[in-house]
Amino acid sequence: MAGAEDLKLLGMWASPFVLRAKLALSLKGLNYEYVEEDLKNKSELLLKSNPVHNKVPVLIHNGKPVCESTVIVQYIDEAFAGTGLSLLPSDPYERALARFWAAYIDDKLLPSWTKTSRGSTEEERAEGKEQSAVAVENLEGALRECSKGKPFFGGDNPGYVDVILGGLLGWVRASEELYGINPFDPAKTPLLAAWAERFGALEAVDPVIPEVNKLVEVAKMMQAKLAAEAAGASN
Ligand SMILES: N[C@@H](CCC(=O)N[C@@H](CS)C(=O)NCC(=O)O)C(=O)O
Repeated sequence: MAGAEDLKLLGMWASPFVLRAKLALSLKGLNYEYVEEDLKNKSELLLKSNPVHNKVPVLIHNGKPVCESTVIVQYIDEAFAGTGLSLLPSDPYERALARFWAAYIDDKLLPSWTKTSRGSTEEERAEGKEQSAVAVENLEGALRECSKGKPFFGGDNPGYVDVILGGLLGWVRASEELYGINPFDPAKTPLLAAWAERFGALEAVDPVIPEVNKLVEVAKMMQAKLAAEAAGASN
């Protein structure tokens, strides 16, 4: 890693947003100190570093905090431009496209997945499923357009959109077991299904993705807690 840089990541192991920061650091080959946060008892450092949202991830670079996963990934790419892969394309138009699709993942894909899995009524969950299908189909088109037949959104190498979508990979894998849904169904979105395999198998990526059985365990605990709260509220 470059010289005497001091890099610290405040995170929570199951968070897809934290995974984005870990993926960017790993793909750039940067060393950093990882600090696991207890989100029920947040550290002073987290509260001080992200006073607006109090959320992880936070990257602290030489004492200066950077918040929000998409901002962190872009910051890492720019602050360490000379190190490892370039995540954002150098061409301004391609960079704009990459930012557009990253925003689409957060604005459309994630909310539709949340609605599918945690919608409070059957109708809401069905609506979430429909919206997910549209979002995933649009991303299949984005992969076709951005990759131009190459293996990744970033082309020959993984880039910004790969990292933003890649952060969700642990939960994509867990989804089959939890909800019987493969969000990147090879029959419907073959490019995304192959991408998920290819990206997940990279040397810089595979060890960083949380284990599926641990994610499933955590999700089941959360589901049980929500069910108990709902039962308590209706009594
Ligand atoms: N938009 C944020 C979302 C971060 C986020 O939601 N983090 C969650 C963990 S997955 C968190 O810290 N939650 C704690 C809280 O809401 O109090 C990002 O992209 O970084």
